[in-house]
Amino acid sequence: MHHRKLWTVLSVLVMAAAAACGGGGDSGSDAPASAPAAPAAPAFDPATAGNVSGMVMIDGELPAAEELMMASDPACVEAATDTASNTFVGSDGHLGNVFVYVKEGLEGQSFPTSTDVVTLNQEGCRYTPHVIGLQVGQTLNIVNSDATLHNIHATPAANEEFNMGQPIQGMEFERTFENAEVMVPFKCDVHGWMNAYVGVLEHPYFAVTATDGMFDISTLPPGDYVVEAWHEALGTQTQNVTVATGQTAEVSFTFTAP
Ligand SMILES: [Cu+2]
Repeated sequence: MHHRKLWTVLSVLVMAAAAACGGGGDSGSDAPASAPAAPAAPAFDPATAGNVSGMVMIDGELPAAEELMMASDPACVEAATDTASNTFVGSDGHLGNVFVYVKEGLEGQSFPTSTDVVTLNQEGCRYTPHVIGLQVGQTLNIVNSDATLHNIHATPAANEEFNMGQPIQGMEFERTFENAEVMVPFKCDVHGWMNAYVGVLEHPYFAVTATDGMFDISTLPPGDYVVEAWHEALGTQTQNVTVATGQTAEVSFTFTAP
């Protein structure tokens, strides 16, 4: 108790000193910037925009989804509604959970950061969605919907690593990423089978394929681009795409089954 009081007094003194020095009492050095600035004007006239759409296929047999073994946590066994791995999802030769994005061609242009909050949910002891796209500075809200402890361990290469526990159902916290990175891996150190991938880009031109393998990337400035498709087990592929005003460029990718 005594220590706590002393600590409070010291904190007040430090804050007063900071305020006196013009520091404004802002002691949260690594707090995320709140209230993003008003969106900048688009870097191009949307009336000139074009689109890219297409599909991702798999050549050969889609590997059978691995069964996730959750027996180490009875709460997971109880909560799980689906125990099939999300690594290989798709149907009829179409591949899901592929991150498709503009890799080259937008350098030097700036785009407003989306104010949409993207949710990464831990539900039934798995991450939903399994693959996510985000812009630099866009808010990712991480939620624990399970009545068990999860810890969210992001292991980026170009951003700051974090590792936070969420012991109680309903807990949530928000994170943003400062640098573009494809992809940021997420894992749970409690449940070894839980993983997710977050692609972080400077611009909003990305998509994640659903099980039908389809993707749409819309309202792009006209230009020549390199589009990449990323899959967690099958690697990456790129294609050159030219986008013209009012047109939708079709592009498809085919990965070879392992
Ligand atoms: Cu977990």
